[in-house]
Amino acid sequence: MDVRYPIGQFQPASFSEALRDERLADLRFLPGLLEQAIENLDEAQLQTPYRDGGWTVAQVVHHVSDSHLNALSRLKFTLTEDNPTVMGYDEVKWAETAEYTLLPVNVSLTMIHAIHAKLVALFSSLTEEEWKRTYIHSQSKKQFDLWYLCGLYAWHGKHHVAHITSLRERNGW
Ligand code: NI
Repeated sequence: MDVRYPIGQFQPASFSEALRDERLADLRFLPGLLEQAIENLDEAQLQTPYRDGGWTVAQVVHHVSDSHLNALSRLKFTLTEDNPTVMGYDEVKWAETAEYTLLPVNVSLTMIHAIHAKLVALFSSLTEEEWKRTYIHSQSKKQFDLWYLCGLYAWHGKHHVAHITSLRERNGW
């Protein structure tokens, strides 16, 4: 198994109502699963990289908050503008900004709960036509639709939870 991709890479798939419901459930459960994944970890464990040379558990949690904040922003731009260009960001540099070490992971967890409540409410409200609304990513210049965005972030949350749960399994924590 590739420790960087414990659940594999994101696989885009065609729209179906069953898959939509599955992805909405993934988004709904993510904050609780992430909370469970770090339950009872002490400070030294939170500061342990999930793999050699990788982010610490704390950085992973802060990263999910930053990343999904961007997802919410992309969703709202795409719903309110015609094919907007959305900003990519340097996740490696973001993970080295000051608040990642100044603030406890609980601050990011609280944000993730709120962001996901909004993601789930918004994605659940989309009509068939709205799922097809598109945006351009500023870095790749590629066009994506909201169905892709939903799938990507449903996968992304589980991907990072698995980084933490697989670290705990490997270390017997
Ligand atoms: Ni990520």
